Amino acid sequence: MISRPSYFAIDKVTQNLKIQTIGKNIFHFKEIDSTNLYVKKLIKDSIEEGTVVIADIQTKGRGRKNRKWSSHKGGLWFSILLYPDISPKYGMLITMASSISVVQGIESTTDLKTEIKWPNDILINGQKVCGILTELESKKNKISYVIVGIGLNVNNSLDDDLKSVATTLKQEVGKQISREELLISILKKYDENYNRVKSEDYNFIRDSWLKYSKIIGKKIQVEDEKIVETGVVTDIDDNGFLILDTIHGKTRIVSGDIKYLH
Ligand code: BT5
Repeated sequence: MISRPSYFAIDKVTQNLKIQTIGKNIFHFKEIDSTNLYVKKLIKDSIEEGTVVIADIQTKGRGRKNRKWSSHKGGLWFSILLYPDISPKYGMLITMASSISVVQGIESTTDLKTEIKWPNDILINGQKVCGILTELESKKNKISYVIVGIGLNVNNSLDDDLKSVATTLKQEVGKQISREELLISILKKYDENYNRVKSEDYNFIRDSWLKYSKIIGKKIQVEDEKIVETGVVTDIDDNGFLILDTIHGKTRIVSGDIKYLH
């Protein structure tokens, strides 16, 4: 028997989600270009903080640097709108709080153990199961808005070129996962973790993030805008940036793609 992913049952989520901010308003689409792009349009209508936009299929799902994000039916593709009253320099902590929430949501629904790879990937046995795109806009040292786009492979198929580097929860567990239960669980964790961000409890976010990441002590190569650095990660600073011990001394890594070296 072939089981095909059904459309997302949005009612199951709205009836069972009783939290303060995150997910108070949820917009669901069967198909959309990109949930991040849609949220950007909503901002013009002064939409509330915590609004979530979710789609079954994205035709123009995007990763960082405009890379393509493959978004077939059966995955969880959603974006959250936030207006945090914190300094833009702590923006990375929002990505971190997002990864923590996804990891905790996956753990409580499936018992799977996942690992966070700086800055925005969630892996299972080294294969990417989730990516996060955080788009932050600021003016005069104040955050105007943050759109957090989360792409989580659940019951969806993967394009051939991704099969060796990516995985889905269904593949790992061996059966279909309820995307509705998973979303509820992620949004509940998100509400808790985001409250920590808003109350500037950065140590809590950093410490929880470190619990799920094995990056400290690892030798890595980081590539950003054609600049390549190699070194050992000694710490994550208060802003969520990597501290890398390189042959030129200690360097702070603010963005980029990392590769673990052995
Ligand atoms: C990311 O970018 O990992 C962020 C992805 C964010 C997607 C969400 S879905 C909801 C919201 N709406 C959007 O339009 N975007 C957000 P990055 O680190 O740049 O990784 C992109 C790379 O991941 C691609 O170049 C591929 O190699 C790989 N990739 C693409 N689709 C994938 C998938 N479904 N699963 C795993 N890897 C994938």
